[in-house]
Amino acid sequence: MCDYSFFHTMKLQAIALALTIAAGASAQQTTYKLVGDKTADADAVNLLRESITIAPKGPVEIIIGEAGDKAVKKYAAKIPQTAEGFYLSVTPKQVVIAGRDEAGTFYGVQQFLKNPSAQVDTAMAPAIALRGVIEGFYGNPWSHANRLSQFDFYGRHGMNVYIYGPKDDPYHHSRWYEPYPADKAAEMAELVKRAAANKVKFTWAMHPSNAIETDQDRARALAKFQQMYDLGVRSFSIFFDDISAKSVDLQIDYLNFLDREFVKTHPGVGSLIVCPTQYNKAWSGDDYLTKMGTRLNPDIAIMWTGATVCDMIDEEDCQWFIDKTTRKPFIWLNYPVNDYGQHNLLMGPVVGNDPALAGKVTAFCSNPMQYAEASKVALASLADFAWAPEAFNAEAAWENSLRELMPEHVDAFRLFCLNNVDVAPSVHKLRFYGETPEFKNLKEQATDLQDPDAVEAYREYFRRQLAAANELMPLTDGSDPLLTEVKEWVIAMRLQAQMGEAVCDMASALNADLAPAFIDAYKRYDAASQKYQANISRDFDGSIQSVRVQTGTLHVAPWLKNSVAELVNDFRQSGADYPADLFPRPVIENGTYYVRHDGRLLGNPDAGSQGGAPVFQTAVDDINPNRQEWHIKLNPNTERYEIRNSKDERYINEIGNFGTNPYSPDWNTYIITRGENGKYAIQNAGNGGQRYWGVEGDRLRCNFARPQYVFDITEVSAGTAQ
Ligand code: LTM
Repeated sequence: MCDYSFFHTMKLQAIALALTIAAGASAQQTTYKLVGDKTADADAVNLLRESITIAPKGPVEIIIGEAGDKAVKKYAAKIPQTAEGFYLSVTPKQVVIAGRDEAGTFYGVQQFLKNPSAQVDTAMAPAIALRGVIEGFYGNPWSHANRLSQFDFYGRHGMNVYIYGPKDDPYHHSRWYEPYPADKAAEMAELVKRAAANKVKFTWAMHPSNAIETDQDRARALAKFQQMYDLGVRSFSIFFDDISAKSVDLQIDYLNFLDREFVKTHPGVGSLIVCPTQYNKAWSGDDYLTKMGTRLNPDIAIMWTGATVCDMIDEEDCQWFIDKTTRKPFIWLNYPVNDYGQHNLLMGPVVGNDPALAGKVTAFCSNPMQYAEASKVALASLADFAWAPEAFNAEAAWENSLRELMPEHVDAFRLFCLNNVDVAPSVHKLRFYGETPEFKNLKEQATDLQDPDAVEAYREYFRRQLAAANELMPLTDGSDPLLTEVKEWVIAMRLQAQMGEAVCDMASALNADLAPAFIDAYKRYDAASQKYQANISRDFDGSIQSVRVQTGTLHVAPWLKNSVAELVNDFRQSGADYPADLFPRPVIENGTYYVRHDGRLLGNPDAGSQGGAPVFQTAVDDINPNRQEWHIKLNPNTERYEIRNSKDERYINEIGNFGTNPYSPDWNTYIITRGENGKYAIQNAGNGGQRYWGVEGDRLRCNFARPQYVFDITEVSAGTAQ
């Protein structure tokens, strides 16, 4: 929930004076007397009783209640009209907490408890009515303890929605129709209660895929809903995501059936929420959404992830949805979920959501990571955003999260989070560019490792990274739940720092012509690098397993790879002695090559033009020999090869043409392997797919399913084109 700095524009303004109630007295030592506690929200009163000392004669009076209660009548005009809003005033003698409703009072207490000593006079209300979390990812579902802890966290941060829908829970998805066994059912009942105590609406979601048509399908759905109702659930959702829908008409009929036969017949059940099959703009076509919008019962909410599957949300995306459906979207924000880029954590500031979207949505909910504790960094910010999008400051909200979650290790934790900002290239193409900003600057300024000052600057950086990792490491043994959960990323941070220090030692040794010191540093680098590559996060029962941990992916990791490659290259050319098997030999060394098929040379007859394609030529080009020469180079980031013509540096793209788009290593670096026949196969990779290159006529054809060991690749310096 909003901190004092993030209240949104209400008639009353917060005055955060941050004065202590009485000199030398902390809030814990202060005794409070309660007025209105018999009629005020019980959860709010309980929370106060658990957190501060209450006594009949407390020198400080707390007046508490909801609009309409006698205790807070005097303050009626100061209570915001918006649901869940509250008025809070704190002076040395008196505290007033007056909610628009029960949740408002509860949030008022939460806000007061953040800093009971601060004098304030404030009114706050959420800009978005429904705010919270959808546990909707692929991978290991959160544990029971995770969820209980989440609900307390939501209470503290003013989030009021939790939707249970982990894809890997069979009782939600693959065997949705089976009742929960007794132990799981008991846990569900406990979750519902704990959520309610934190003013969180617990929604249970079911993913029936296309089993929605027959009488049996529908009877089973009603029976499963009934089991959940009996466990205390009062809000339901149906997910139709990630399937090939049989028919939108059938989905609509099914949803209206559930609404009519279950929701409307069971007291206290809130509106049904549906995740449609076409849940983002990029995947929308035909009249699917229009039909949903116009034919679903009016109070069924429709979820929406925005312009694409994984994207931040802007007002235009919402308007597009409104135009299609005539309803406001229930936002399912796919952040900080990382099931599509599981090797990286998303721990950075939450940037990119449109501050102007509040009026265009009914709900703003986040799909988080399978790492429940680590997700809290982003969730706290998203809660702030949903309370006051226009006042939201991503950096400040993030700093608040760091302080709240790791109060005694803020600096080390900040560095850790900054190492885990970007999700690396993935099918969803969502990137975050704020990773390791200090290292990014360093990299831009200190470009020459022959300069001892540059080497020292890097050494100093990695020293600090190592110190931070070493500070956090003891907490990964169970003593801190968040760091224990992401222990392997702390290990990765430490290994990467060790690799960095070794690279600096390699550079210093090379600059000083000290071959044995270089070899020793390289071996240290290699040992840390091998441990880094073998570092796998805890194994799960779910669909995500063997997560190969990555950190510092945007700037640090590429710098390490590049620097090592260059330093090793320089060292080898320095004439120093070294064991023959010291450095791994790539399939192809960076260099200039002929590429032949059946004796014909791959050439670039229209060098300098736009587009077109390389062709296999029988005749040797004597006039412009470099039209038939190719620069083949290992890209240190993707560890795959780029292939460019030596005449005009145009690159070959993943369909065997000369690329006309800006060069992208994610699309246009290739795997080259050598076959037993001594010839090479070339394969697309990354965003370019996995097809192999072959030859058709005089052209490359890049869509073979199996390896084609048909290319002779020979170094230009080793021979002639004849
Ligand atoms: O986003 C939706 C509606 N569905 C799935 C999620 O379960 C998944 O976590 C995200 C991110 O990979 N993408 C989806 O398509």
